[in-house]
This record gives sequence, C-alpha cells and structure tokens, in this order.
Amino acid sequence: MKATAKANANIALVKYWGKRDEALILPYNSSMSMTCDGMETVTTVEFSENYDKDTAVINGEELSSDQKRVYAHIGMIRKMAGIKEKAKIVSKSNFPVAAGLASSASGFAALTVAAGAAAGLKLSERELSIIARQGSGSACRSIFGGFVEWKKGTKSSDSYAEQIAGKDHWKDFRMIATIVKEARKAVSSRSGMSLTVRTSPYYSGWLSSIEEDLKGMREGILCKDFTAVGALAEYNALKMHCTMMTSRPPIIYWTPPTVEIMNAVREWRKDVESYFTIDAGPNVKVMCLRKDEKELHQRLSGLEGVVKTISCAPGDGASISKKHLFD
Ligand code: 2P0
Repeated sequence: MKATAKANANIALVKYWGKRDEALILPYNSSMSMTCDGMETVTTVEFSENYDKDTAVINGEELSSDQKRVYAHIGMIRKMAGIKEKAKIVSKSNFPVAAGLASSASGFAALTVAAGAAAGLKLSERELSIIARQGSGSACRSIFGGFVEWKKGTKSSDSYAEQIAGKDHWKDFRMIATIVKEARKAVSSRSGMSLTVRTSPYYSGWLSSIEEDLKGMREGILCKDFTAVGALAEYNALKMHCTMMTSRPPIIYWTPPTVEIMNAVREWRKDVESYFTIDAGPNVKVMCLRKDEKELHQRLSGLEGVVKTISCAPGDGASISKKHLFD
C-alpha cells in the first residue's frame, strides 16, 4: 500500500480565476496551460496500520496549518478506496514553493496519483483529473502533459482537464520562470479569487471575454502560432490582474521587479520575440522560442530584480515512479 508519483507544474496561458463552487472547486471559467518540464514534485504515500494518524512532510518540513487540505484530500481518497489505514506522505519539489510558481498544481497532481495507487484504486486519467481538481483547481491540468485545457463543466463529474496537444507537438516553445528578489506572497490564490469574484466590478468583463481567449489560444496552440499564443497569454494575464486590482481591498501581486521585467520584455520584443505572463505572485514567466532561450536567459539574468531563471519546455503529465522517498 505504498506508491510514488511525480508531476510537473503547469503555467496557465488562459488563467483560472474564480470558483462557482468553493467546496468542489468548480471554476467560473475554463482555462488552458502548458505543463512544464523540469518543475517537478515527487510524492510518496504509504497507507499502513502501523500509523496512528496521517502525517506529511513537504520539502523537509512538517505540514503547516495552511496545508491541512492535504489531509482532507487523503481522507477523500481513503474513503473512495474503502480503507481505514492512516497515511504517511513525503513530498519534494525541485522549485521554490508558494511564490506564484504553481506548487499546488504539481503537488496535488502527484499526491492524487500516488495516493490513488497506494490505496489500490484503478483510476483513469480523467478520474485522476477530477480528484486532483478537488485538492487544488490547477492540479487537474498537471495530470496531463503538453498543452492542456480544463473544461469548467456543469458539475463535478464533467469538470476535468484534457490534453489539447502532447509535449512533442511544439518542442520549441519555452516558458522561462523568473524568480524575483521580492518574492513575497501576500494573499493566497484561494482567498484572492474569492475576493475578486465578490467585489470586482470587472469580474463580469473577465468572464464575458474568456470564451474568445480560449478559442484563440486553442487555435494558436494547434497551429503553433507563437505570436498569437504569446500575445494572447499576456493579454489574458493582464486582464486577470486588472480584476484582482479592482477588488476591495485590492490585490496587487506585482512588486518593482515584476514591473521591471514586464517593461523589459516589451522593449526586447523589438528584436527578440517574447511575452510575459504572471500568476498569483510577483514572479514573471517569459515565453519565447528555443532559438531565443539563451539570449533571453542572459538578458533576464542581467536585470536588477532577478534572482533566478528556470527554463521549461512542454513536459510530461503525472506518472508513477518506482523510486520511493522513504523506506
Ligand atoms: C491558474 N492560478 O490558472 C491560475 C492563475 C493562479 C493564477 O490556478 O484554490 O492553487 O487551490 O483551486 O489552483 C492558482 O490557484 O487554487 C491558480 P485553488 P490554485 O494557474
């Protein structure tokens, strides 16, 4: 009753922002993402009668109180499997967590696949996506590799992710995650999106324009039109941030380095085509093609506010691994 799984983070090209059902994590809008090679979480789960309570160690630290939803997720999977044994969970990510780098996506995707297998459940990718979604919305997309769409659905059983194109479809696409100096995270995406839905007068504009973004993004991905995908991803991210900024009280994730990178990317675009996207944090993700990856890495590294860059190609979906994190 022990299994290990790995899953990559994903970065949304059309963002998920707002829940119509907070308990089931059903979103107001569908979203699209790229699963990122090299931003990985590995998780081992063991159910055993030797354990008298659930425990979890994440990146070497005992689970903190704001991560208690990990136990709720394990409880749900235990119930589905009809077992009683308590779980030991050990999880490690190879990138900075809780800095707007989507660790909950890879985290809950890996947890779902590992716990499902450890509990003896035989689950399809679709079922895994539905379960992962209930841990953290964006995790449903990390079950799949390449380019992915999370369809908002009408109820829990039809709100899941599907692959639009595999990772080999567009091998030249790059997402450079840029970690900035002032990497604070003031508001969790969970409470941020709830506040936005309740208080921003622009949220209705976000929703009424989303179908057009999804359609354009799907077409851009399928025909590998970098200009269309980059420009639309940037536009969609700015729209999302405008809805947050117009919440009451406002949610502003940007710090001076965030704006410095945004301005630099727009300037560089004249000779090196690149676009940016930003999630629920100050870090900026820069999109480019493989031929410009080195040059952009150099330029980004030369900026005052940049601490580190992680370059990602389209990556694999979640999978079982044979190497456990504990004996
Ligand atoms: C996304 N984000 O589409 C958007 C863009 C952040 C900004 O999904 O509450 O950690 O666990 O469902 O998935 C981050 O939110 O939120 C996120 P919950 P999640 O990637």
